[in-house]
Amino acid sequence: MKNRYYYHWILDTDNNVDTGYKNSEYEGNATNVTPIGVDVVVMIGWRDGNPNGVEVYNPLTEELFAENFDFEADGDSMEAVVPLEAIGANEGDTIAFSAFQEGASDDWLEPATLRLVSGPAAVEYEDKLATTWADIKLR
Ligand SMILES: [Ca+2]
Repeated sequence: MKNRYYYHWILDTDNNVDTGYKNSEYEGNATNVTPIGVDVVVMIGWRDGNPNGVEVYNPLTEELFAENFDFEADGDSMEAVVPLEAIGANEGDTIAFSAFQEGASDDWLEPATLRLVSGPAAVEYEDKLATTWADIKLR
């Protein structure tokens, strides 16, 4: 794996599009997704077969909230262990979230809302079928 891949979960932790970084553009290019106001980024970077930038940070100030958290990737699924306090959220909060990857291709996902409670969260959006996107395990 000589390519670099950077997976980002972008979280609008106050569910307010007017605060944080707007994901309607990235590095000057339109993303063509419904914008959210991103307050926290959970990034898992991968370069030459090794982790490269496993961080939770503020996208505007680049303040680092956590790094080198545990994660696993298998097929099209990824699991990360991130303290709620690192993303500035509490159990029961409703957040908006989206995701994108940088690397061989840049792919942006339409955002959805998610309530931070234990269990699988089915997310339905646009013309796609409901899909289980997230299984939050509060510890
Ligand atoms: Ca926000």
